[in-house]
Amino acid sequence: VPNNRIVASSEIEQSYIMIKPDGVQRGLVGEIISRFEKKGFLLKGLKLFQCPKELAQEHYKDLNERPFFPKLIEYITSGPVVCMAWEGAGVVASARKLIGATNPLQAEPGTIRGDLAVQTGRNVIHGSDSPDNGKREIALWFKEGELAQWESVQSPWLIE
Ligand code: IDP
Ligand code: MG
Repeated sequence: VPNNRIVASSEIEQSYIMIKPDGVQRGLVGEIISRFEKKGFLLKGLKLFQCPKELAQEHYKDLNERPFFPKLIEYITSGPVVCMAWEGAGVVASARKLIGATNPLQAEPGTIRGDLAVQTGRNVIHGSDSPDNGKREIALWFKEGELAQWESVQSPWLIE
């Protein structure tokens, strides 16, 4: 498999990336997907989805004691989100860098939040914070059979 010639399969990770309702409403879907495509990661899953309240609560369960939790759940369920699974060696940490800091005013220019948002409560995108959470979140948001098994023709031009 070209993608695995040098990069060991044990290094291949998946990150759950989600464009939040504000990103969809503001017409940023193409721009955001484009940044991950151009970087060179592999898109394994993609859907537009209206998130039920229970799923939002499960996804953000670690934050359920924070004062902003009810508003966070309201925000994430306020309109459709774009759910994505992106694959590649180092994709989890790299995606966090592409996304930028949680508070968009502190996010570096050039990052998605740094370029496209102004407030933590409307920060347009989610990205898994560890490979384990990448697995957990993809299993939570995608059903069996929703991820595609494919190799990009670009892979020999991305990985030596
Ligand atoms: P992350 O999305 O950068 O990983 P987390 O600390 O995991 O940031 O928080 C998850 C999400 O919860 C944030 O992206 C943001 O939408 C929301 N959030 C976090 N802190 C606040 C806050 O202080 N006010 C409002 N929303 C917040
Ligand atoms: Mg987080």
